[in-house]
Amino acid sequence: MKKALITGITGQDGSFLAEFLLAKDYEVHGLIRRASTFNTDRLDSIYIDPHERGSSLHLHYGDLTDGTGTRRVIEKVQPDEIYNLAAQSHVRVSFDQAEYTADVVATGTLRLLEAVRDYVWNTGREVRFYQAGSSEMFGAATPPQNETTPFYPRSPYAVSKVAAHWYAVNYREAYGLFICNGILFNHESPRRGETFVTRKITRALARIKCGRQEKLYLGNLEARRDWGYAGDFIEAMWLMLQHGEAGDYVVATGESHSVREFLDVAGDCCGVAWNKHVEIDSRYFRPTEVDFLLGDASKARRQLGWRPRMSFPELVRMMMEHDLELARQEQTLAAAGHRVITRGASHA
Ligand code: NAP
Ligand code: G4F
Repeated sequence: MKKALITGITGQDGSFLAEFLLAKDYEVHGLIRRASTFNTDRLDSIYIDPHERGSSLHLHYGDLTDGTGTRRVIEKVQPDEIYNLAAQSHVRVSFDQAEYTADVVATGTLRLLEAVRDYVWNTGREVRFYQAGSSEMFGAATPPQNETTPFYPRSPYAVSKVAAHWYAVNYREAYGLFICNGILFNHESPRRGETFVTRKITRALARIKCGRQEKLYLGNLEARRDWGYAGDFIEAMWLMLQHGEAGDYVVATGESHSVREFLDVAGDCCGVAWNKHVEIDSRYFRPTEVDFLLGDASKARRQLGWRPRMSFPELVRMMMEHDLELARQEQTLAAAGHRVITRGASHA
């Protein structure tokens, strides 16, 4: 039985990857942060109380800002594969919390790589390492972007991901470690955090449809993104670590749409005329924007046999239907006299 350690297991991708690996009979270990509230909602469907027998999912407290603790988790778990997905992953927030973002995303990756380097040296075992890179690293580079496109990051988040990328390349070359950088373009799902634009839109349009919200405040509607389905993209992470040779791969759909187009498709799905409800609020603009991302994933297709399965309209529909169901549940609770708070419109 292979063992995998996932940092960021409570996030969108971490939860999909954990399910995927459990279905492949892995023993899955995840790093979770201590929080004052439960933060394992996305793992609810696979979590089994450790007091019960048969659980292959194990959670460990840790934080990428705490190198010693993370190092201990690696030594205890003895993983065959590590997927480094933990990050302060919100681009807009990274302008407000630049140092923290760098500490987690860039230096956090370095701490992990140092721990892996020592673990491999001390034990002689092989550990395969996946680093969650981002299309944000391309930033202002002309599309389509592939593995040979020079990076031009446009936010503290993106600069930190570039640093993490090069740390990973350097540790591969300097110490012969099996390390892959995935350069993933935007990928979404009903589990997407509600402050990212796609989920913010589907949550809000669903509530508008159910009469539970009137306005949706957004920023730049002209930005273009290559949006895919998270469930498809996490498979590429695993494929990279099964390949004969470590390398770096762009993972994308090869199709780009604007935020406005996302609104059009989502509005059509639920029968809401979004332009009657959307207002532009400058707080959602970024000091430096990434205007146009469009990925060329032909290397991943050629070498890993990976290709996306879900189309853009299918993805929007899936998210819209999920959030319509949530809005209906909120409506039912509200009708029964419960206080249901709607926060979506005011977040980042
Ligand atoms: P996400 O939903 O925001 O999840 C981020 C995860 O990192 C959460 O589990 C979070 O824990 C954890 N985390 C944050 N700060 C941490 C810290 N200091 N120490 C340990 N864990 C920490 O992100 P995602 O969409 O799943 O993305 C996964 C990774 O891929 C991230 O590195 C992201 O930057 C990168 N990426 C994402 C996309 C995309 O479109 N989704 C595209 C390219 C790259 P809490 O639950 O406690 O907050
Ligand atoms: O949904 P977003 O916040 O995602 P963004 O900035 O592309 O970053 C996401 O994808 C990256 C991969 O390329 C990941 F690395 C990163 O961790 C994250 O998952 O914004 C998408 C676009 C931007 O151009 C933004 O300006 O939507 C625009 N937008 C317009 N109004 C908005 C809003 N974004 C947010 N979050 N909120 C708005 O109200």
